[in-house]
Amino acid sequence: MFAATRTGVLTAKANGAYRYWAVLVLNNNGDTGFISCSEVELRSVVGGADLTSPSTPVTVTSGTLFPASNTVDNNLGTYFLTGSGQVTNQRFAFDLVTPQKVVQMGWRKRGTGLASQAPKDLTIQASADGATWDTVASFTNSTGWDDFLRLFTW
Ligand SMILES: [Ca+2]
Repeated sequence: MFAATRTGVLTAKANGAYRYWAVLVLNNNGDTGFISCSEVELRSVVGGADLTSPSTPVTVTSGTLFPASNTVDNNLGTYFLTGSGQVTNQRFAFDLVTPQKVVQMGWRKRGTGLASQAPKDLTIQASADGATWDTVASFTNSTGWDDFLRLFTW
């Protein structure tokens, strides 16, 4: 399944264990209003169990009407929506509480349709403190979103 093109060189962070992991969405697939997300999964092995759970603390750059926890509640009917017009450089950060290695991220877009609100270019980031972020991997041109979980592997 086409997902995206990984660009650049993986950093040393890609092999490290970090408490905080984030998806920095650089832009979406053309919607001028929002970036939306139904579910995010983080995995320590490709195809492994989801490290996030409904109790995983989530911090988002913007948006107040929708709880960020909607991205980890394992409910496909709930979603997070950025503030209106905030369609670039939006960070979705997940606190795994203990340092863990992550090698794969899954993103399920909001509902049916609405592919224009899904990420197009994104960066995976890691952090020890949730404040200072380092790039782990970058993906570009993630287009043609369907209603299934899209996987990004590094
Ligand atoms: Ca959800």
